[in-house]
Amino acid sequence: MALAKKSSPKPAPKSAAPAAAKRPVSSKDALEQKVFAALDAFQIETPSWGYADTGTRFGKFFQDAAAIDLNDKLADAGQVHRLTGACPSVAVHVLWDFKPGEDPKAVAALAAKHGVKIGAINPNLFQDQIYKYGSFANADPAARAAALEHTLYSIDLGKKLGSRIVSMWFADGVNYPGQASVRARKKRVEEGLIAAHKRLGPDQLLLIEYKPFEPAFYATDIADWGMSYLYSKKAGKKARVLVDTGHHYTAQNIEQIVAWLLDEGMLGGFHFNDRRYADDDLTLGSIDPYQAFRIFHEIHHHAFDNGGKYADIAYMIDQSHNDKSKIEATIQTVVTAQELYAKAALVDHKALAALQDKNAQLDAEELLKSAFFTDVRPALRAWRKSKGLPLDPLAAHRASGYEVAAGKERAARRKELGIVQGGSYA
Ligand code: PSV
Ligand code: MN
Repeated sequence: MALAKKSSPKPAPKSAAPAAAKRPVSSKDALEQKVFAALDAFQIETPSWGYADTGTRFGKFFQDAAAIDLNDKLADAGQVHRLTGACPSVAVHVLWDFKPGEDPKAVAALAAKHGVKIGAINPNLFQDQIYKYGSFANADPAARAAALEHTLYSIDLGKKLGSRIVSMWFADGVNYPGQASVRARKKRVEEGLIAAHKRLGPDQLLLIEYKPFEPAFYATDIADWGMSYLYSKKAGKKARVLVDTGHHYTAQNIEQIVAWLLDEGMLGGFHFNDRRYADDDLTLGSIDPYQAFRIFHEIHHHAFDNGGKYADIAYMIDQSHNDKSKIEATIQTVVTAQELYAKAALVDHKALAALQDKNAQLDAEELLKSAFFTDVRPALRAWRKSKGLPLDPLAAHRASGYEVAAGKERAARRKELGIVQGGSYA
């Protein structure tokens, strides 16, 4: 830990500046300044699918307040943004959120009505029967053509909506050895990604997500960050890697992957969640807040080494809550992300570099830990106060009665529409 040097107070310099300007910066002020600067620049996108009913294949536990349609999802996202001031955009999954032929302008207007905008566009390349053996990687040219057509449609949708990110997640993979040529599948994915990349507008980015397993359990076509990296490089200059924190083996060092991608200028964005075993979609920081802190530390550290310039990273949440209230869990996630991002901003990078240069491992580790254990919550409240936001977004959400009202209205609407909540594995 860097200790402040004790020194005798210097005589005040003679100047005509007003008294307030001469006030020495206390450590509390310095901490607040760092936290404010970090939070001002930190926005996190919420997922439309996180507001709707979801579950495991063994069952769903329904919530009256779960969103039924895109209007509900955008309204819920608007509520989260109103209370946190940090979530101005909503990621969408094209087939879950857009009816065929839907007017993108009307959707953009609907989002604006709820105080948000449409963020990352996620093509759905997994749910149609034609994708049983994959989409871009499929040996069947008809499946590949369908996947490319939907991807190009999604890219065009992004252009019309003024959305920058096209986020590609592939369920492609095989379940049995010998079922397919791994190399042939790799080449087909490359071809598809190159074709998709060609369609991007000047401001659009193609993010390529990886996942080691599920739904395929023998060989997934984009299983890790190295594969995403190579595919991105082959696709073109506007392709980057998307790191979903849940998509790693249990002991994997995610922050090291993040540091490498930052150093290569290839980190495009995150899907945040936490996990105990695999892709569990648990609330960010619920299992291992220190891991999320370490990821954020790599980002701040990289910026420090780059003269204060932060990498262009899309921060997104990818959580589907089956048992927690969806809006509450989303607010909890945003607040947790802000706390951990702010804590990581407190690391004294200069002091850390000096310790690292001396191989002072214990002191360097303690320096990191001292930032992690700093209570930033008072500074976060001060930041919220300065923005006219509720000091406690979760309490404000509960006090607003939003969810109770949404629950009543949506339950009645479900009845009217004949939507039966039910269903399980078989
Ligand atoms: C796949 O598991 C994934 O992480 C992708 O990002 C999808 O877009 C999302 O989950 C859907 O829930
Ligand atoms: Mn994801």
